[in-house]
Amino acid sequence: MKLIKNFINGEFVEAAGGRLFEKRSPLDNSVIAQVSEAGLPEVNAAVAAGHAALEGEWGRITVADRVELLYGVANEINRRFEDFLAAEVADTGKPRSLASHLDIPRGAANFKIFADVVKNVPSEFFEMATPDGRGAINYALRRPVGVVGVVCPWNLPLLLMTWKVGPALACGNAVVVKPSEETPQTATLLGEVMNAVGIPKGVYNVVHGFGPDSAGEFLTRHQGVNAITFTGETRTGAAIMKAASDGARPVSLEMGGKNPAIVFADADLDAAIEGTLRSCFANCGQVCLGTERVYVERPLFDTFVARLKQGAEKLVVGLPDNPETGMGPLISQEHKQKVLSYYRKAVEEGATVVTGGGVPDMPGALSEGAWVQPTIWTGLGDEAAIAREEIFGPCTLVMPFDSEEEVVRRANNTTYGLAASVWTKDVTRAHRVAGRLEVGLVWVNSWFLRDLRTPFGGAKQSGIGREGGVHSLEFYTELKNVCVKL
Ligand code: NAD
Ligand code: 6OD
Repeated sequence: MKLIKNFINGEFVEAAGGRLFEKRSPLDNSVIAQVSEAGLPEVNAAVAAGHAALEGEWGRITVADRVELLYGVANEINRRFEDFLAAEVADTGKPRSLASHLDIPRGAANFKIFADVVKNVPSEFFEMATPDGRGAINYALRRPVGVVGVVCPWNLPLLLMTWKVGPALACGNAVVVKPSEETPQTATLLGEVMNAVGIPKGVYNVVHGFGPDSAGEFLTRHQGVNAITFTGETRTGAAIMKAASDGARPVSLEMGGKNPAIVFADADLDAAIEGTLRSCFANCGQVCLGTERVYVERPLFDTFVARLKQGAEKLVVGLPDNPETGMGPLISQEHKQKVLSYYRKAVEEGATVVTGGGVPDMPGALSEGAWVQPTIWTGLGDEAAIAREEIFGPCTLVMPFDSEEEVVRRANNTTYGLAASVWTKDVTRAHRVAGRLEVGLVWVNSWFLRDLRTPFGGAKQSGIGREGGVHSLEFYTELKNVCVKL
């Protein structure tokens, strides 16, 4: 049985006391690895290793050398592409076609883009007059914040972890990563990459475990952690924010959503259907930016629902290696039970099940896996639980609307504010609606089209702060003004 260890100070280590937990395959619920659960001593050691690295070579390295090392990390991920792909697919059960186009390439790109940002972003400079006539100059310096705690979810494990680790290291910090207990492998493999490339010991550390009373809580409560960046559920983000308030440490939080898609009657129907199918069902609906509410202008409603149903029913639910597979399983039995509870609740509340609503027939051992059917509902309004609560599964409620004013109000009527997509050929209306939606990200006639230089994050209870491009520098550096009297 594979044993997945913690990565501390450049070494793969088992936790003292040998506590292990099981990693199960989402495909058939079989145990595929044992994971060493870090306790407080390992978290202490990882944080101490981070500080030692900052006091050593890593703290003195030039930006140019740091940038070269991070290019090296990106190249080494690409060189070991198949290893990362195999690890990510084993942990998540997602289609290889998806992981090979999204998760792994973005894992490499996240190091390259932030190396480029750090290399190219200028700092500010102001000249000022002084009463003695000699004047003064001000310039701003960016310095690392220190040891950054990085707490990650399971849905896009390498992508979302490196989305934080890339900029953190580019800015000269050290990190201690706590991957999700569901997806321990790619973060661990990245330790091998760091060693191969020559990233100094202690700069990148990984501690495995759970949240409360485990590695997640030990890390976020640790007073040696200077800043915490988190992706996951809103409730967890709130708990982490409380932990960070002890010591008044900064947080960056990327959290849950209940994202609307708005389809106007003049939309390019083929594009809207293709985009909405992806936004509802890609990664088995386990994308924070995914659509769980679709508002369709009434004249298009019946046609849209029929076409969406047709597309959902064509999706091949199956094994990762099959190139035809469009949808894999959910991450775990626990998550399957949560999603199925919403499938039941939808029916109890009176939804019309357009398609899906249950568990697909899977042969042999796969019947033990976390499979659910892609599901579309109609017949309920904004007050239904399936319209208000994040499900994080391959399901969506489609509702008609009659006016722009109405749909903007309804789309905004949520505690969340992560992302929205708007489908229309009317450019003026697209800009107007985009400006009025209370979200951090709007896609017009597209979905999850990412330029990594742009601000990424959520409004309302979907997030605090923005990362991406120069915005990441705001979190991962201290900006220091130097005022020089001439
Ligand atoms: P989660 O909040 O359950 O877990 C995320 C991480 O936090 C895990 O590593 C977990 O072990 C850790 N954790 C849990 N409790 C903790 C605690 N008290 N202290 C410290 N760490 C703790 O989220 P998940 O189920 O892994 O991921 C799914 C959720 O993530 C969904 O809500 C989704 O919307 C959200 N998400 C948001 C974004 C975004 O960019 N906004 C991206 C991906 C996922
Ligand atoms: O693309 C990204 O940078 C990003 N953070 C995506 C988040 C997806 C959520 O599941």
